[in-house]
Amino acid sequence: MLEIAQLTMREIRVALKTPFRISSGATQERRVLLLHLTDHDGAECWSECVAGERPNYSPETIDTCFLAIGEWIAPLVLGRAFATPAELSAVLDTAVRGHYMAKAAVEMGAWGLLAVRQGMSLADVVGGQRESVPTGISLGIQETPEALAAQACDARREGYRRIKLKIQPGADVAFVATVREALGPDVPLTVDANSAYRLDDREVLRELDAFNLLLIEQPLAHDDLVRHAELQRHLRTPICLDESITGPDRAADMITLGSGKIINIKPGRVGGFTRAIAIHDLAAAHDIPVWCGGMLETGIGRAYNVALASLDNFRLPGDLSPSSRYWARDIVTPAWTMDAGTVRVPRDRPGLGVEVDVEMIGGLTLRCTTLTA
Ligand code: OSB
Ligand code: MG
Repeated sequence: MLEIAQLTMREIRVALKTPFRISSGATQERRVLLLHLTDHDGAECWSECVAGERPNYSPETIDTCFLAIGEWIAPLVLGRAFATPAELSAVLDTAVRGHYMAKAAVEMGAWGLLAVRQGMSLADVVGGQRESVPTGISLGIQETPEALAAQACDARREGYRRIKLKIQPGADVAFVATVREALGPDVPLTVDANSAYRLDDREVLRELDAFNLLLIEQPLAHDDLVRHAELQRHLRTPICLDESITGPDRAADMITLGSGKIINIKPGRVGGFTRAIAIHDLAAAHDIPVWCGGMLETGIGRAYNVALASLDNFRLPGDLSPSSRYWARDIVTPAWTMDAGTVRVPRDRPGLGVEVDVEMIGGLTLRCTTLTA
């Protein structure tokens, strides 16, 4: 039984070590919405909302999530007993349209609380079997192909199992060619356009077929499936959808339409673990590989992604870089690390598997609202 008695929304500001540029904009300072949940017996857990500051990846932002959780989502769950997080997820889906990032923050927090209550690791609670997860890096758009190639070579030396390049029109074929040349033919390489192309760009995208890419991520519009299906028929490289997959139904549509052959699952994008696991299971049944994406999370969000990625159909390396890639100091201890290109799943600790640095979070807080039943 699960009953959330109190929910605190806390916005913190943290600076990335280096700015991160995708086709729709750059991020240097992150505003992050953290949730602190307390259940009716006093058990506590933290969770993280993946929404960004601007609606350039998803229609949701940290401000829409603050509003949605405070006005609609928290009142639906506070003081109400749920048999499982899946039941909580279903209630949210029935009552609230969209707002998946806001719902995910609360739903994942419920899974976290369950793990704490049961004295189990989050990975055990979701049923993941892996001891460690192969790690890939996502490299932002750079000024020159040479600068990008230098970063890719550094990443390879650090042990990353897969390298992903952000691309956009004008920073695509030449950049990928230079990186492929620098890395050699065998290093697993992918690209992510974050919706920067139109179907009319299909000839440019077809040029990328020459570089033995594992996949091309989200080339077309954030909510598109039909044009991706058309594009996939013109490409040898598998399309992987990220933004377009907001839940299990969209994943089923992707499979039916042939809009892609691989799915990037971010539990924080799709409404939480219940829906993420449903996508994972559906994909497995159709022999569609999935992998766990990232949203420049702090160590709290990372704990959830690592636990989920311990499920067995997460067959490709995840965007699960260690804390030191993003932050001078993470808000959890120990910080997340990478060992031989993998992140260890902390099955030996209950709950998130890391300690949350509450004092540090206090010092980073911009606003804080506590909601009770
Ligand atoms: O499309 O995967 C994406 C970061 C912000 C918004 C969208 C994306 C990303 C990343 C970052 O690729 C991956 C990471 O967290 O390291
Ligand atoms: Mg992506």
